[in-house]
Amino acid sequence: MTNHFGDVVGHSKAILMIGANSAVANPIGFKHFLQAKDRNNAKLIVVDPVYTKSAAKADHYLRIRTGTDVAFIYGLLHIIFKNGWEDKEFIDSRVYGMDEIREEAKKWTPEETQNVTGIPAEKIIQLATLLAKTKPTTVVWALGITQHSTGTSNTRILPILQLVLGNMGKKGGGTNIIRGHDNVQGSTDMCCLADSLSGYYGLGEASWRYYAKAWGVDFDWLQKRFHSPKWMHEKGFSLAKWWQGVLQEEKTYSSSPIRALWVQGTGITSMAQTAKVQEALDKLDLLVVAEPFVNEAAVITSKTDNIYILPVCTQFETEGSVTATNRSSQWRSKVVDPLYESKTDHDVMFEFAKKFGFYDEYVKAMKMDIVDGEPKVVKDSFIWPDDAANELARTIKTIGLGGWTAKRLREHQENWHLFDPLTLKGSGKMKGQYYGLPWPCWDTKHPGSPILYDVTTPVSKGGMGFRNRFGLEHEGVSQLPDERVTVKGSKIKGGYPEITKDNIEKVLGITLTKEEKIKIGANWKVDFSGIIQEKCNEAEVCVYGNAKARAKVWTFPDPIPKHREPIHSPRHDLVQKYPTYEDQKNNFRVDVRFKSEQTAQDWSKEFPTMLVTMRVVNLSGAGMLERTSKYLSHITPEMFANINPELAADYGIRNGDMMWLHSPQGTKIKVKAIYSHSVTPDRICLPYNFAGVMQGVDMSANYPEGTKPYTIGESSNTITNYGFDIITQIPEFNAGLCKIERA
Ligand SMILES: Nc1nc2c(c(=O)[nH]1)N[C@H]1C(S)=C(S)[C@@H](COP(=O)(O)OP(=O)(O)OC[C@H]3O[C@@H](n4cnc5c(=O)[nH]c(N)nc54)[C@H](O)[C@@H]3O)O[C@H]1N2
Ligand SMILES: Nc1nc2c(c(=O)[nH]1)N[C@H]1C(S)=C(S)[C@@H](COP(=O)(O)OP(=O)(O)OC[C@H]3O[C@@H](n4cnc5c(=O)[nH]c(N)nc54)[C@H](O)[C@@H]3O)O[C@H]1N2
Ligand SMILES: [Mo]
Repeated sequence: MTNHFGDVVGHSKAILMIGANSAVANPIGFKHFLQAKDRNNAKLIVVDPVYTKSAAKADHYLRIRTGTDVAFIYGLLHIIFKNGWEDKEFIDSRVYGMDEIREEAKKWTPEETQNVTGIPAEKIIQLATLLAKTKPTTVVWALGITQHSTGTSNTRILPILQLVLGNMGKKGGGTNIIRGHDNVQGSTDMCCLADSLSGYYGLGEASWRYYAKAWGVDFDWLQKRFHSPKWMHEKGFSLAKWWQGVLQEEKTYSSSPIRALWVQGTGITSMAQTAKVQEALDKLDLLVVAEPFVNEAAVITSKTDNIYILPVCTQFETEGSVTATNRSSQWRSKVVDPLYESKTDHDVMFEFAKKFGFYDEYVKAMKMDIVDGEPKVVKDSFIWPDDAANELARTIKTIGLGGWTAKRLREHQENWHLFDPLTLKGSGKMKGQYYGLPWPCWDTKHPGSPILYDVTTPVSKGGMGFRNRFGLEHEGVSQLPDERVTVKGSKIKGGYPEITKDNIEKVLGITLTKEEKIKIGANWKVDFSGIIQEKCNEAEVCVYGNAKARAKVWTFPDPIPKHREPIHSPRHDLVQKYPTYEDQKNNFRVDVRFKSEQTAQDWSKEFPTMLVTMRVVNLSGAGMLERTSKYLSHITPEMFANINPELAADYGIRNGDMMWLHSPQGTKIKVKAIYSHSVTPDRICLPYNFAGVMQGVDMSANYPEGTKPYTIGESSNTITNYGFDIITQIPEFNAGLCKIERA
């Protein structure tokens, strides 16, 4: 989120909610949107292929065909540009590459947009008018946007809309992406990712050397942990396609097949291609599951030996910080000690490190601090979790965790009552700080940054320009803004580059002492000495620079977002005009099919019904947690699909009948048909929170005695279609096709 929930309540005049169903998935978050309606008469606009519970509360509901959001936003931009409703000053002063967006938008007349998205032209015109006249608008999204082969383009076109409207860096505006689990933001920040180190440091040698220093270990020692040096710099397999590393049925870019799998904190059926996942589990030499429940990884396989289930305690039995969707940290206290023989997640990891002989190196950084500008061991033992939090504060500079010391985070938790929920501002002893110190929180004096890219606020109070990440110019055009974009109170008028050892004297107009020159790091991201931060503070300058936002990403397959039909498109007639990407080589160590899959046949002939997946309020994720609760299970006693009675009638299916759903990859699931008018007759909608039945086969016998949940069922991911985002490799959960058969 660039802003936060309270800010929406306080300031938004319109909320464009696209590809999210917060009424179900984030009921507390959604309450804020309802409050904005009450307080500000904010208009709620919901854009979704399904008439959801959120749509039921909307002022405007637009039913979109899945996978066509880029086209839809261009349709809005077409009208905005045509009428001159764009924020010209904002674009001119703060954005790079908008001309190409403007050109692309010309193609998306209301008629063409209607043809592609299924949204009536007059509704598109009505919404464009509303957005142009209603400021500020915030844009809110979640999985309906990200889980597509074009997910990356989707997530780029929405900020571009906000840049065009001049809604960025403003109260009540911004792009507020609602993260999923309570600590999803934290887990990506901490690197539960296969393509970066913690804090999004890259996999290049400089990053590894920085971390080696921060952890007090030799770079060579780190390198020796890898099969050969080159693997240190290669992306790993992604969660979406690890199974291909086991099966190796298609080419992979790995030194050897995967033979062991360690599952800690992810439900195995939450990823697409569950039938492949099952095959891969069967083929493993070793499977370890470390979590509070019997993860269905251990159940959907017919493997009978070398499966270990380690009992991990819940988050109520441990302590530490988590990061909320708005970048605020929150300290959590332990409620009870770990029950029975269960261990905390970190204790399991510590035991692991001991067994594999790297425990000392693993925990060393928690005993370190900065002495004379260098990380040094300063004590013999560490205190969990405080020293872990302090290590992160000391090391992760890229997103500005410098101010997140355990002491400060604890203080925020202990003084909740002193923070205002609408502005996050503290009072009394917390005066001058924002709740949870939303990152970037540059150092231990910084208050946190509640609204990103706000140049009307000094850096020391949470303001900043856009980040300078992509060089100083592109094709001869400067990436830095002129004096119109001066961050309030800054010594430097207009834009400036990110601060490095080489440019600091020139940019800040200062002279470093000899001693400072010896101590200072190569750039702000790796400067243990803190000198760059300190000098920037004095000049009210943001260490990461003050640049233009770029609408054009010249390193991506689509430098500007383009509409591309889903891989399994219900509109084969549009595939030629809006084809998907070329097949991709070696992304996260595997080849990925795009065009070859899309054009293999006219999928819509054999698989005429669109398939959307959704959440239900009483179940979460792969569902193991809640399906073991008697009362929560009672609400959804079995796996089902929402189907329009008209579509059901075509197949002679009555409300409550069982039906088979078949996918293009030849898999099938058997589910109960529940009549619903929330879906039109061209699509069906499935919850994704069931597991334990695979293609009609009940796996009940595989649950260890006494652990079978109250409800089990087919996983929708057995039939969600093949397809992955071109950059992130997130599966295409939300734009697929299926065939219905009465069971
Ligand atoms: N078809 C379809 N598939 C989807 C989605 C969709 O919309 N449609 N959504 C996707 C999204 S956004 C997500 S985030 C994923 C979610 O999918 P998962 O990440 O698989 O989500 P959960 O089922 O919540 O998995 C968490 C697992 O961790 C266990 N657990 C809980 N607490 C702890 C703990 O403290 N320690 C440990 N070690 N384990 C714990 C739980 O018992 C559970 O088995 O699913 C994805 N899959
Ligand atoms: N009860 C409950 N709450 C949860 C979870 C849970 O499993 N259960 N999971 C948590 C997690 S991990 C996450 S990430 C969040 C997810 O939160 P949400 O994304 O809000 O949850 P979904 O129900 O997946 O909603 C996605 C919506 O996008 C729509 N959609 C699908 N395809 C498209 C498309 O192409 N374009 C558009 N515009 N819309 C589309 C779907 O119809 C659906 O209504 O929820 C979190 N909260
Ligand atoms: Mo999620």
